[in-house]
Amino acid sequence: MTDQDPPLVGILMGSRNDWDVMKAASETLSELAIAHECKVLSAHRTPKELAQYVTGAEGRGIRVLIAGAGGAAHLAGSVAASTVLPVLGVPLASSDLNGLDALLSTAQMPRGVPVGTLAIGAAGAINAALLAASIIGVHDEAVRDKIREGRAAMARAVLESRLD
Ligand code: RP5
Repeated sequence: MTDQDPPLVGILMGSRNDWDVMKAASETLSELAIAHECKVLSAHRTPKELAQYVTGAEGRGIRVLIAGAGGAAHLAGSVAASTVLPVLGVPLASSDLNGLDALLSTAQMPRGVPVGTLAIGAAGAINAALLAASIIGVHDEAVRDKIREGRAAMARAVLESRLD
């Protein structure tokens, strides 16, 4: 992957304040050598710019969109409303409800416009990136091999655990 490679994954977040968690998705994609881009766009603060970005994404070669947001999180649903690309939602714990509000508003999409919803927070951000990689890996054996290597490394770490 070089900086010149066209991005295959778009990582969106509703606020700059979401970056501390959402950068885990970016780091995971970088480890898998999957070109991606990261942007702050808000469903309620920048709705026109969000729709413009999402409607142009497929034509620019983006294959999966990841959307992280907190509170009454509309971002992933708004993204899904404007594209048929797969949309993966990451609920963030940025409100007094610690992400439960974002989890429900991201997961409970009415039928017809799906959002694949991951766990709250960093685990969800990492898993969104891994799931995006699996989606891209359907047509890319090299990506599938990298995912397998990551799983093998996790297994080794468990088996080599020391309790002293
Ligand atoms: C959402 O509102 C963002 O995704 C963020 O998690 C939350 C709070 O945003 P800020 O007020 O911190 O910018 O739109």
